[in-house]
Amino acid sequence: MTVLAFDLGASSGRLLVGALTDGCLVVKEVHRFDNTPVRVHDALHWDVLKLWHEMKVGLKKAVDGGWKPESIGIDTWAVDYGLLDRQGQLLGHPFHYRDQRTKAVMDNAFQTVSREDIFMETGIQFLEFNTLYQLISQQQSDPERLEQAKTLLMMPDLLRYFLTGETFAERTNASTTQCWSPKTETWSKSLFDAFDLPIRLMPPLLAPGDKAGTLTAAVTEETGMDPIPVIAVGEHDTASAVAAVPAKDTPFAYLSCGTWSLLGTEVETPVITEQSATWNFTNEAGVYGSYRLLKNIMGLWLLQESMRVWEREGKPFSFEKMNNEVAVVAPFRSLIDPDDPRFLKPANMVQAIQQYCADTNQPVPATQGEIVRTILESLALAYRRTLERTEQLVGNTFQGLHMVGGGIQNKVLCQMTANAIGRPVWAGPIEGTGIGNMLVQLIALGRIEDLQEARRIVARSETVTTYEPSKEADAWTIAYKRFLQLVD
Ligand code: ADP
Ligand code: LRH
Repeated sequence: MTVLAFDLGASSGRLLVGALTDGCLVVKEVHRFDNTPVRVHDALHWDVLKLWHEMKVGLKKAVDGGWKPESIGIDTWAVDYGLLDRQGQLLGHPFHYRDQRTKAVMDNAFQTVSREDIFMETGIQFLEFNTLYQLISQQQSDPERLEQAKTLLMMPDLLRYFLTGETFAERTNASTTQCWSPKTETWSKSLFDAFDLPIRLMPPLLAPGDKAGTLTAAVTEETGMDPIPVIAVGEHDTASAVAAVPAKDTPFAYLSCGTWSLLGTEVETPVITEQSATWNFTNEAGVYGSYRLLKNIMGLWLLQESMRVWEREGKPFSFEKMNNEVAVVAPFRSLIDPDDPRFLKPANMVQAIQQYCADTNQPVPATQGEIVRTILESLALAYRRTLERTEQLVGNTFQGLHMVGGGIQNKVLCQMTANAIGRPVWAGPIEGTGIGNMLVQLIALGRIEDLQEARRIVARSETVTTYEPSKEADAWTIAYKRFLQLVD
């Protein structure tokens, strides 16, 4: 009994196949591809047709490998969208959330609806690239295309539409738009009306586990795949990642660690309070009616971009070098606030980090090891702050932190995280997102009873590595105080 999962992250995409046998889920990678944004003049786009091409290459490979899956699911990153015209054709190239068109839009929007009212209505954190601000920006700069459009499809909805020909919005991803309300569990009419945005574009909603269509004849002809069903999963990648956390007890704290770091806990109802608003926490819809109370932390984007700079300069840095390069640098030499806005889309990440250190009167990191150590220690300290805030918001104490995602291959970061929080880190699985995607399909197909059983299956099937905190707790506590002075 096998299922397929497309998991597209901001840095790469993959097609995974999962086979459920004897209560274990065996996962294999069928195809992996880069996700490289494309800049045209000042605009930054996703190469959506390239992604679609790679998805079909993946399906062909699955057929050639002899796999006979019973269903497919797709998840991607949040907030970005494409528009379809009346003929169902894509209108233009979807923008990347790091495109500059939303700069200043969010702050201006508060003149129409206050920050407090938007948070009360949506429970969603304020990020300048939320779909709401992208739409307001498009309304101002490109109203013709919005008028011409018949349907707005979020990224996973769009790629699912390419697979099935059907237009639906999936709930977990819809919640990230800041145009969806947990009060009504649908698109927020009051926000669309207040900003004079066309709610007519928004498609009907599906929940994870719903059937979302069947592969089109065009796809089956081109790839050789049978016309199998496509099932809506937690199509926001973070929703799928959280679904796959192999926690034995609830509630638990998680960190989905990839391009972004998403740290928080599951809650039954959104935590929409003055405190969560002040700390800019979010309440994104999770699978099976749960909510994900969490906070975005800039994440390994800081490292990815630094590595891109070094690559460009002909001095590539490899993960294999990480241990040695970092080990020779003195701890806590210079710290940064990973969430400083200057790190969202700098032209040169290395220079941005150096400038931050200079501006805050700290030693300026020069070597690759110094830069990497600054990034990793600062991330670990940011995790501690967000973990403690999560605990205060829900009134729980967590025994440790579950980490999932590609970033857990960074053992230095996992160990530093355990040191920073003074509690164990349980790291695994790497492909948590793809696995969470499959679990929802398997529940929908009646092969797994519920999410609890699904998480037990992950714990049985995947390697989870425990990182115990080191004995240098005092040094980390002193560094944490310095970090708090820097960021608060
Ligand atoms: P996304 O879904 O956002 O594209 P992933 O979950 O695939 O992200 O994780 C990507 C991150 O994983 C990269 O930013 C990189 O820092 C980290 N990573 C990938 N491979 C390794 C490795 N071999 N060693 C250490 N870190 C790694
Ligand atoms: C992680 C993620 C995150 C969003 C960001 C845009 O991949 O989906 O949850 O905030 O991308």
